Amino acid sequence: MDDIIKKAGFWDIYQKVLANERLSIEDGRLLYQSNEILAMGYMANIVRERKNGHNTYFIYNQHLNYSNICTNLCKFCAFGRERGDALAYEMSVEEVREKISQRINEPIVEIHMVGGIHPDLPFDYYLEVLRAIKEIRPAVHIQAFTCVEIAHLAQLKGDSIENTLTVLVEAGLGSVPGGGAEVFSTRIREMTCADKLSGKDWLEIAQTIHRSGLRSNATMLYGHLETIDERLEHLDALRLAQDQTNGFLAFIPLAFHPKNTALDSLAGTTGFDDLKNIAISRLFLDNFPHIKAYWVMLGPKIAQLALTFGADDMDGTVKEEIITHMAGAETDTTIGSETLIRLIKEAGRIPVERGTLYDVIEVHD
Ligand code: V47
Repeated sequence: MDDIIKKAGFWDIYQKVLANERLSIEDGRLLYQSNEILAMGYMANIVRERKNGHNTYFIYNQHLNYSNICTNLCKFCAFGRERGDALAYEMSVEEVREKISQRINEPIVEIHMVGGIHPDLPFDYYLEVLRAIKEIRPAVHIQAFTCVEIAHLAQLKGDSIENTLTVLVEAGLGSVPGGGAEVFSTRIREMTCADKLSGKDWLEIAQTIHRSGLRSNATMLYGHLETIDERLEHLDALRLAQDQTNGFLAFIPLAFHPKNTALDSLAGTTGFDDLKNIAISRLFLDNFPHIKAYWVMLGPKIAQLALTFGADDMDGTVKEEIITHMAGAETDTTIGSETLIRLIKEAGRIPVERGTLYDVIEVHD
């Protein structure tokens, strides 16, 4: 392998990887500009195995999108709709109850719940939804509301982020998912989501979440208009934020799906770029415990390959995915835990069924 790494021009990076030293932006640029993904994967796998051995995590979870009515209407999103649009919807608290009750016999341990930035649902609605889920499934962990939604909820409540989080936690919130980060670059945000929370504010809210004692995830939406440097700026900002608060659990690179979006003239990502992003994320984000290969966006086959390129988590059963499927995802909207176990085992890894906070539920060895 030394020869392949030398030929790829990665020798100095490799020495840093072996010495567990931080990669620079220039290192990241060299990796992104290269097509030597085998060498990248080899190095990322060293970091992956150092941090997580052969363990590959998955979770029995259910996604719930309470509403797609949204005032942001980002150009890369096919999920958000204006009120009055034929595809706009919002669930009543009763409908949320029904959704949760329908799967009461399944061993779901996490509800992943996000929605649009709704123009007029009151703050109490969000508390009632959390309470309703907990009433039906008292033991479930609710991972809900992106940093963008948390900012909106604090505005609705007319209170600080800290106080808003306290009330949400009392109602049942357990942790915060990684969505809404997109790419932090102001250039990209102005072009694609001018009305959305800024990248700086997203990071500040994530850090406030951590300082309040909650954990959260982080994402990067790649494969649209962003440059390599904008990807690296994004990763660097996450790494610096994690140095300060250490509250991020997982990083999830999100592969852009263009269908039914305002950017539908773009082609979407390739398997090559998907694997590259997994590997570079693993190498660059040296302070993130987990890198997730989200099978919904990558497809189960690329997600399985990603387990050799730095990823140690496949997310979970999901049950009812809407956001990516409205943007043309061709994957199923759910996957059986037995399929996840098979994919992980065939990649030579150990399937570890986990809770949201990476507590081990069962090792399927
Ligand atoms: O916030 C929107 C992105 C996110 C598109 O935290 C798109 O564990 C691709 O954040 N193509 C939602 N992506 C998904 C998400 C997530 C998923 C799984 C696990 C976790 C976690 C988080 O998807 C949105 C936005 O950033 N998105 N539109 C699109 N067309």
